[in-house]
Amino acid sequence: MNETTIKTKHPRAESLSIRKRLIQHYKSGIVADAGLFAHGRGEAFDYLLGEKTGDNALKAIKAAAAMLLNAEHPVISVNGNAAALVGKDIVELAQVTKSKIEVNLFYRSTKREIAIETLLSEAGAGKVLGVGKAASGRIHEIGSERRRVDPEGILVADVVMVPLEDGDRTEALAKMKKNVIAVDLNPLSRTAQFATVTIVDNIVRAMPALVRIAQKLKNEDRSRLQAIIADFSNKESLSEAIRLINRRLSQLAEKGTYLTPSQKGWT
Ligand code: PTJ
Repeated sequence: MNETTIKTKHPRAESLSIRKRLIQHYKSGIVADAGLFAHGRGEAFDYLLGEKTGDNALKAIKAAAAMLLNAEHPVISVNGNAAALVGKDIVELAQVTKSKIEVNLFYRSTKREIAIETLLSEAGAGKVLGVGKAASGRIHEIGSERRRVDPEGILVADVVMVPLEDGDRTEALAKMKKNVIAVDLNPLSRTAQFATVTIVDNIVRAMPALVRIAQKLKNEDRSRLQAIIADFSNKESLSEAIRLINRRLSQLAEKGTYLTPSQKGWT
């Protein structure tokens, strides 16, 4: 396959174009080397989930939207993969839910922070927190560079959204009694298990849906938002995601194929 041309009729055109975007942003310094591996792991789980947003993920998305809208100090934490894949949606979500945006990287370098800040600014973001010296706060429970946070952002946040995360920070934020919203295709990951609301879905589908639902809910009163949050159980939601994978694998084992007839005919 030519790196720059993806045939639109290719049965996996969408997946290939997402890879292409990640590679471009890897070359431009936004995505970390490990971000490419992380995406591969995500893709594998997306196969198992059927590459669509299930009812279960939609319920988590609704709870996440309500939680952001109900928060006093919501912050959306942005890493390389999230910026590359859904930078525009992050900016929109921040506008709808009045959340702050903070760059927070596992593989931190000033160059990457600035590249991500620039991408977000070009997508329409106002102030982007956590860049350079602004990340002067510390979360001592975290061993990695992710401990460096902005005193105006994650340090004082009551709700932190951490799309595409590694587990240590989610655990630490949860210990600090912050509500954590994660987007993770792997329902078994430590992030998924420690978050308050885990959206088990591909970030490229989940974020636009989250923006749409937040727009719908933004004028609801607090009691309604709190009822939506109270109605959500992360444990039950993760169990349902695992059951979904289980069901799909059983059905696929019966059928003996994953391909649709049109995919089989493709050359
Ligand atoms: O940009 P940095 O320096 O902050 O680094 C970011 C990465 C992603 C490299 C870092 O956070 C990392 O190493 O993460 P992990 O531990 O590999 O975890 C990433 C999780 O995201 C895995 O559980 C994947 O299944 C999941 N994932 C990958 N791609 C997607 C995804 N979840 C949702 N949508 C995706 N597109």
